[in-house]
Amino acid sequence: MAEGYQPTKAAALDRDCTTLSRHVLQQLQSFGQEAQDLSALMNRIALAGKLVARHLSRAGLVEDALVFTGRTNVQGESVKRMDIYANDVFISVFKQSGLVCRLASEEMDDVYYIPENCPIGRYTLLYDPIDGSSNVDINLNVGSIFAIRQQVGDDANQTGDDLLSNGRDQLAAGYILYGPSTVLVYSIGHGVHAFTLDPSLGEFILSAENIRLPNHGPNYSVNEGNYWQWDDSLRDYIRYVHRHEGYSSRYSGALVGDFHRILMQGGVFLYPGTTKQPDGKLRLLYESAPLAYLIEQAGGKASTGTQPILDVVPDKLHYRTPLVIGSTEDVNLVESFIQERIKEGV
Ligand code: AHM
Ligand code: MG
Repeated sequence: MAEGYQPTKAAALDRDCTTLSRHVLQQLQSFGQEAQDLSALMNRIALAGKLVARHLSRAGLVEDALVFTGRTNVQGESVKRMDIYANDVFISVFKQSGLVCRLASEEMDDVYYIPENCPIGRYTLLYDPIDGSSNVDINLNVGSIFAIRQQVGDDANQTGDDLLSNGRDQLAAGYILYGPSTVLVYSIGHGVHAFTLDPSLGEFILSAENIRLPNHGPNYSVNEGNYWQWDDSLRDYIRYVHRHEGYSSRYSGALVGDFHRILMQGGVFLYPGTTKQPDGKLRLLYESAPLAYLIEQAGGKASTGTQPILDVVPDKLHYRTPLVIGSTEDVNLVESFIQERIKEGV
């Protein structure tokens, strides 16, 4: 009898073949409508990531790609051409998708509606198109952060009010890190998974599944130049790590990169309030809440210092919160210094 065809060992092929859309369907163990939608949404986000990665890789060669536009965004920050390019890429990949009626981003004053999608598009994309954009000029890592929420109600008056809800309403969250390789990390509530862009295939391929961060890690990541502007509780914490063995300071100026290190190795990232910015710098809907969703899925913790980030309800789109995020024990330690000062009434 002739020998039947023997396919290549499944494990070897899976290593090269688990694409993002296939992974989403596997996670949900369904081919139902919501699974198909989430798979298609993730595919579009991946396409945006590939377009931004391609543009970034040639940014130094493209005239004017790196310069400021001369504009400031709604938060008074200088806007770079790369911020605008990436912002528009995310809008364009969702046009005619029938999936996303609304997008809200750090770079736009108000919610952006895609009218042709609105009768059927039941999802909203919240995103920071280029996080850490000051790193672009010097060829260091930057990222994009995203969250997907289900639209509640028809938003007929286009107020976007249903977006002012807590982070537990996120259906999916993740980021794309543009580093030596481009890595997409996501969760749809079934653990945290990383995909690496294989340039030869033009596909994100599964590279780490069910990532869990340690309960404690050596890294602390904070802009210590703001020390003079912090509350005493934060200064207490920093003095503590300076006086104990086993801590490493790591701060790249791009949250996505610093967060990725914490996710993979453990430790804590902090962006506390300062005297100039009492609520810190980071925006809840596009930065803190998506990363808080990921860290909880990976067994870690995210806090404002006194409250879980995922419980915070914003009163405006561009709402900011202080952020303490990472390994549970390390976040607990920061919180304990804050509680100590609260007890003392300082
Ligand atoms: P951005 O989204 O406008 O780039 O701002 C967010 C960034 C984070 O990536 C980073 O952690 C932080 O701002 C750096 O701010 P600072 O220079 O104050 O440390
Ligand atoms: Mg940004």
